[in-house]
Amino acid sequence: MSKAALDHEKYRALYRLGSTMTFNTLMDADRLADLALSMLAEFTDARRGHLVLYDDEGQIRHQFGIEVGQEVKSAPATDQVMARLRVPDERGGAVEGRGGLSLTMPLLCDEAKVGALLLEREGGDHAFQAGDRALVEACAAHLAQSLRSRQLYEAHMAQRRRVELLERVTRALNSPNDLEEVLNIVVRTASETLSSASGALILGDTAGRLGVASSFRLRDDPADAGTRPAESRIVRWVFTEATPFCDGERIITPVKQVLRDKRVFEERRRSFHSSAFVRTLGVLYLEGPLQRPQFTDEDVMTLGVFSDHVAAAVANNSLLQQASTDSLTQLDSRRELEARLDEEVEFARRHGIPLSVIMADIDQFKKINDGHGHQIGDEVLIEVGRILRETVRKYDQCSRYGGEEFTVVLPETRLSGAQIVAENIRRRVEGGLFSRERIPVTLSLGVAEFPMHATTPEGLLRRADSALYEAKEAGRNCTRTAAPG
Ligand code: GH3
Ligand code: MG
Ligand code: MG
Repeated sequence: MSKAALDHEKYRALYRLGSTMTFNTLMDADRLADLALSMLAEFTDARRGHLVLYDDEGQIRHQFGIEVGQEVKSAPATDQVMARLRVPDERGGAVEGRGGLSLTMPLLCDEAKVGALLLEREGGDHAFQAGDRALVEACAAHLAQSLRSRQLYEAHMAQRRRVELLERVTRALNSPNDLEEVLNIVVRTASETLSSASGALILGDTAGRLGVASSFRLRDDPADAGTRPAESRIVRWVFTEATPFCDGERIITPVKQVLRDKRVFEERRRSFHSSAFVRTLGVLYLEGPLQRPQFTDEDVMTLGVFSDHVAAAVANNSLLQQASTDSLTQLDSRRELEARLDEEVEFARRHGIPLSVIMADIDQFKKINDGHGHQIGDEVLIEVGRILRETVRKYDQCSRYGGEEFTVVLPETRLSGAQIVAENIRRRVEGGLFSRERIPVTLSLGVAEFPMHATTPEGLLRRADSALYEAKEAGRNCTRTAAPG
């Protein structure tokens, strides 16, 4: 073939390659690299070709090599190859090495170096010529553009897949399925989205014991997938610290329920700021990344989104809500009070700060019921509950302790402060007329402080209750504080 005919062939091939690469985003990086390197090696008589691709941080995320004339075409990158692939950032064109026997070419896309290409001949071969360089440069421009398109396409598809799966979860959450079914869907979808071999949802009971609520395993495994993670120390750590964990092999994210605002003590500045009151319900656990070496930080974030869905599903579950809210007054239930008080006492103990509890009881409530009927009595309870909530700070907790008795937990509040709050409540109730029958109502209240009066949640409630009894003894419609000690 004449030289002109050969050149013509080369450029036709280059054109074909360019259009194939540019328009076919379905071709993955390996196929693009193979196509480009094979063609370049053929037209420049190179023995080896190599290509690396960088991620946004300049780290190598992909590499591919070919050995011409070998049965197994792919060639691993040796240290020498890697050294030759390193080209100065500012160089746009091909760089020669080894006395003209190697050509290195950066792959540039919008000024950014997205990778590099290396062609090599053996010692004894002719050095690369200017024509070879021109061909490599032209091909590199096409290749960089195609790889970039492919990368964007992959990122887009991954994103789309995640959005679709999240939509599935959201749909499941909004359909009237039972909780167990929703949790199964969430765990399964999280495992699928992040391509993990197995996943589990581990929930804590009120005593803090962890148990698997739902588990999912992609491959059949005779070993029980579920029970192991619940016993793991790292799972316990994530649960107690409410902090995600990832070691590449596993991701564990806390399932946190946001209950309401509360004040948070900041140790460093010894001051408070308002923050969401969060309770850790359990953890979401994935292990065994598939189709890639490790889980990434982005995966941790994605699993965090699933954890939030679990938290929402659990929080919206009517059974749980029934247990935590008093259906008449919409204040927290006694069970919720006990859970919250445990947490608050523990928090106050850890940070050496006070905490107070108020117990309030409607005076002569029996008479209201007897005189106006139970329904009117219920209206009174609702309205008294509303006054409680309106009088305290938003991070204080109001609950219906039972019957016509209420409790308020006041974090970081001394006895003197709690006494003022109790008196505010008492005066507002005293000043109002309740229910559609406009009945006057009064309250008796008892106040106790941690750690002055008691150092346990039960002790604190007992001391506040005794103080309340004293208020009743003293003639009702008044506040009493627990006796010192
Ligand atoms: P004291 O001033 O000593 O507290 O007198 P009291 O009448 O308020 O106390 P007592 O404990 O004798 O009566 C409480 C009453 O509250 C009795 C009970 O029927 C009524 N009660 C408890 N729960 C409810 C409720 O959900 N709705 C209504 N309407 N009444 C309730
Ligand atoms: Mg009572
Ligand atoms: Mg009463």
